[in-house]
Amino acid sequence: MQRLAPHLCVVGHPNKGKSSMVSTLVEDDTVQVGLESGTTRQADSFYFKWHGKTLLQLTDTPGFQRPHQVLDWLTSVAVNPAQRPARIKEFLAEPTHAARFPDEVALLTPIMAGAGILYVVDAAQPVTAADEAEMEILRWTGQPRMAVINPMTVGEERTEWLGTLEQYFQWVRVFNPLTADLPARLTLLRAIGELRLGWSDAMAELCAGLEQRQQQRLKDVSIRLAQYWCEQMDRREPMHALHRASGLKAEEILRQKLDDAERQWFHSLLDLWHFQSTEVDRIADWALDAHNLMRTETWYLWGLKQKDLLLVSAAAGAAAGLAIDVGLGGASLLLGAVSGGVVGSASGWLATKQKPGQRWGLFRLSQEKTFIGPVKHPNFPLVVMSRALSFVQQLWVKPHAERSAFTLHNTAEQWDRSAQIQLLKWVKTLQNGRWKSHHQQALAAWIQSQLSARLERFMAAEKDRTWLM
Ligand SMILES: Nc1nc2c(ncn2[C@@H]2O[C@H](COP(=O)(O)OP(=O)(O)O)[C@@H](O)[C@H]2O)c(=O)[nH]1
Ligand SMILES: [Mg+2]
Repeated sequence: MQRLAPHLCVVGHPNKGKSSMVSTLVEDDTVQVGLESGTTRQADSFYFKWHGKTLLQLTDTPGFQRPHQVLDWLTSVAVNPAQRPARIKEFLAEPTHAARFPDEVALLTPIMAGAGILYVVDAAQPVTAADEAEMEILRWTGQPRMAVINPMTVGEERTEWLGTLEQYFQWVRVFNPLTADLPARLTLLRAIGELRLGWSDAMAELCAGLEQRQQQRLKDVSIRLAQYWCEQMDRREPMHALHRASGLKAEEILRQKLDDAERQWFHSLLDLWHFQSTEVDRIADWALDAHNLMRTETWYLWGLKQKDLLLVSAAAGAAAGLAIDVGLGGASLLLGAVSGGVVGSASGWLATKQKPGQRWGLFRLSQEKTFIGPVKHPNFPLVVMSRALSFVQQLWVKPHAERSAFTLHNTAEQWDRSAQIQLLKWVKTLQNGRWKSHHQQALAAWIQSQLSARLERFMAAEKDRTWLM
């Protein structure tokens, strides 16, 4: 049996989520969704490529415009069932039809060239005569057909739709492209593989690849996050060079470096997940207004409000206790915050002197240098980690059709105390130059367990929400 990549045409009324299906199934957020209905477009093909091989092709179509007239034309002469596909080919061959029925010609052409059919309905309205005409035309093509109910709204008409769809389609499935998680996508992809002899191998390969990728991504992203977090925790800039290079204040430059590093890290993951056009709303994209910039409580704490300053712990007393547990050298800083006064200027506690012979990155210092950074505020490690984890969690569960921006959440204050203490201890080790590879591994393992737990919780909640037929 020849191994083939399934090719399906996605057909249905405007605004029923056809393009959304395509976007989620092929993991491409450049597929245009929400286009004005009635806009005639060409049928566009999208491909799911795996290690350079196409394993699935989906053709997004504008949908039927004049199904009654087409069916009338098809039935205007008597044809027996075996001749129906040939009759559709005659319809396509009729020279005037490209102008009279552009949408129908656009969608029937790839189908008659061998594509299967994915018919999308939302089942919210009763079945109309036009719907039946469409389904009848699709049946005449003789091509493998699957109907997918996109449960966009809760309607009363599902039973009627189900009974009708089952007469015209070999398979009827429910799939919501805006919420579909990996198990839901795998189920649909496997069903597609069963539609035609020769398709199942490609779908089995794709599904196995996707499952394996999920495991690999969890490991990779944990290692990357550990690396990124360590870099942020230890980020420092030599003061003199900075002053010469620009008129900017040293704190401002450090802030920008931290901010750029976060942005770059997020974008590197967006690339890995093939998100090309979905935005990240980083909230604390600092307004470059010098007055606000210099208020430690606005930039240091990455957008936290003053009342949230002590996010490491809900109560001021507990925060002080935490600082003692960790043995933070900068406890006086934290205690300053506890007693109500937030440090007025960053420079007092950001500047660190390093002696000749000490290492800075790859270089050994030849003379004493003053650095800005690393940030020693005890909230900082938790906020950086929390933002990154919240971003990864969203990345993990967002289907490509779901185009709302990624938003960052800070949940560090809800973490258990031992996790907070562990992170702060790691930072201390890192900033004191005692960081070893076993610390790095322990950090990556901690991140992986955090991510797994979050994802499991999310999947369990998603299962409860899924509408099962
Ligand atoms: N609430 C909700 N909206 C959806 C769902 N599927 C698609 N949409 C939205 O409906 C609009 C039309 O979707 P689109 O995929 O472009 O439909 P098409 O015209 O059939 O290609 C877009 O704004 C989608 O975000 C769904 O399951 N639930
Ligand atoms: Mg569309």
